[in-house]
Amino acid sequence: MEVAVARLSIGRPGVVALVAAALLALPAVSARRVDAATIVVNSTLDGPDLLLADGVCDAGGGVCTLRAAIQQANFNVGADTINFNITPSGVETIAPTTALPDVTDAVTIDGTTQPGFTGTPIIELSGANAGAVDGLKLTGGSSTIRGLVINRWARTASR
Ligand SMILES: [Ca+2]
Repeated sequence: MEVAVARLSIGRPGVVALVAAALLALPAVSARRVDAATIVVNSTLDGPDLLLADGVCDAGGGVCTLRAAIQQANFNVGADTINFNITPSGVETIAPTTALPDVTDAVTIDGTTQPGFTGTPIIELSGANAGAVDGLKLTGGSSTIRGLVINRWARTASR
């Protein structure tokens, strides 16, 4: 009995310390500011960003999709730039399977950065697989979209 009581009284401060650490850690993560960045889409896949607080476009394994790039750009404070470097160079089609996130913050999405660009847009943003949704929807900030072919969306391609 005496041993058990002694253990309990030793254990308590440890538990209190853990809880305190958790309480301190939570606001630090959620309040973290991530400054605007240049984000490079390197994939035609469609996965979401895994962690916004890291400031890095990563849908897993270093894959940066357009969806993840928009999510990360929306989260970052300030005007981001989204460029493209999808292998192989040349024409690439991104065909999301659901609506892309609204662009809620100033961003430049620049399809002319895709290697192989020589004056005619070669990044196609296709709505063929996305269902009855809009293409790129800009709802906040002053944004620039250039060098994209936005087509086959059931509703508005871009607004
Ligand atoms: Ca991220």
